Amino acid sequence: MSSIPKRFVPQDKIHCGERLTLEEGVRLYESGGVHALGELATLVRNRRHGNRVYYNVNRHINYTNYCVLRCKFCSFYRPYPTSSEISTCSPGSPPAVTDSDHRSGYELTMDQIVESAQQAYQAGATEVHIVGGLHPKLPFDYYLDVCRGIRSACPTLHIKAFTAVEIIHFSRISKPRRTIRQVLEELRAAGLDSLPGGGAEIFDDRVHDEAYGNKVGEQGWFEVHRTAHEMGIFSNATMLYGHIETPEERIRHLVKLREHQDESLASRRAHFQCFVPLPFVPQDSALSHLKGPTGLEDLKTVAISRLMLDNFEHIKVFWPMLSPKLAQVALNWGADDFDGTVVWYDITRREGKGTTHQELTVDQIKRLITEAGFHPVERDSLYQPVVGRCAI
Ligand code: V47
Repeated sequence: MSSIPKRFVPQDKIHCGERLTLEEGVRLYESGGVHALGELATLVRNRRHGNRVYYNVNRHINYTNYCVLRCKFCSFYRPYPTSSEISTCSPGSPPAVTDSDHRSGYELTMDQIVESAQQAYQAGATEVHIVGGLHPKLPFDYYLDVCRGIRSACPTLHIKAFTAVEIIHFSRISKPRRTIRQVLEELRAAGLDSLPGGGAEIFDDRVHDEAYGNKVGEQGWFEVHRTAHEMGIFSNATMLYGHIETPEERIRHLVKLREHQDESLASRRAHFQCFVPLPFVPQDSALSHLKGPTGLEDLKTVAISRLMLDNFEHIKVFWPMLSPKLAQVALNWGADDFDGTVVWYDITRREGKGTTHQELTVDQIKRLITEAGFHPVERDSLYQPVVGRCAI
């Protein structure tokens, strides 16, 4: 096996399954040995998963891009129209405003969301992943109705919905004002099953203040996930990397997630199921002058995540952001989960101003996984194998 010089990381620790320190994580980034990192991360992933790579049949639904925040890394949000702009919309239709690059603001009605979930369900999806901007006008009841509507139309479809940032927004807009626990309780009663991992970005005050200053910070993000885990609601965790953060800030982020996971595993009813490293896509954002991470930086980040997060069962690669081809390669850099069929994805579009239709069929996913040398396993949202599926 090619090796990383001893001064960068004690390989013996990885072979023995010992936890790496913050300093060792930072040195892994400095090592430059991308192939050796891949081999070490593969050793760790194979110990847990053998030659299995998981995927799911899912559909993403982004219900609105109107958002009260103005995060610099985000190209998805649109400002809510002013009252004079709204008056030009046809009665009964959601306000739509087209900006200078001709991407419209939109909000989906409850019926549109339920219809999309139903189509997915009928096509064999086991999960919907629902997130959106922080809409200034929609009431908390809208989100409850979305969950109730899907649950009644699709009784066994897993509803993975709302980032920690949205949950805090719901708590603030609810009347009378609900606590985070109350928001989660009501959403769960309406049908919510688990939380996605978005909105974490980088847990660091400097990066937060510079790139997403008005957004909920790490304290709020962890409070939501802690409460969810106490209540028995599973969730995921992400890191948005490759913008203004340093390698050390990335490793600190991973260590904070690892510490939270230790606590959840020891004393709470649920925990993080997977970690998803999200490569920054600069196009059309206020940080579009940045170049974003290269492919090698992506592979290193996947591998280092696998090596640092010794208490996370799964490392997921999200192919709409990485590209399907690099996501495939990343399976040999420590990833064991390919996410899913996705179908529609509005938050980033890798191919410039391309379409929001971003879909891989099950056959395409299986081919990518098999060709990388692994055995594809369809999973449900709680990582149980889906058995008895007819070909879709
Ligand atoms: O919260 C926004 C990030 C997240 C950009 O939990 C960007 O299974 C890159 O969280 N470039 C949404 N990233 C996606 C997300 C996710 C995706 C797949 C699976 C799971 C899961 C979660 O995307 C946002 C934000 O952190 N993001 N803009 C951008 N320009």
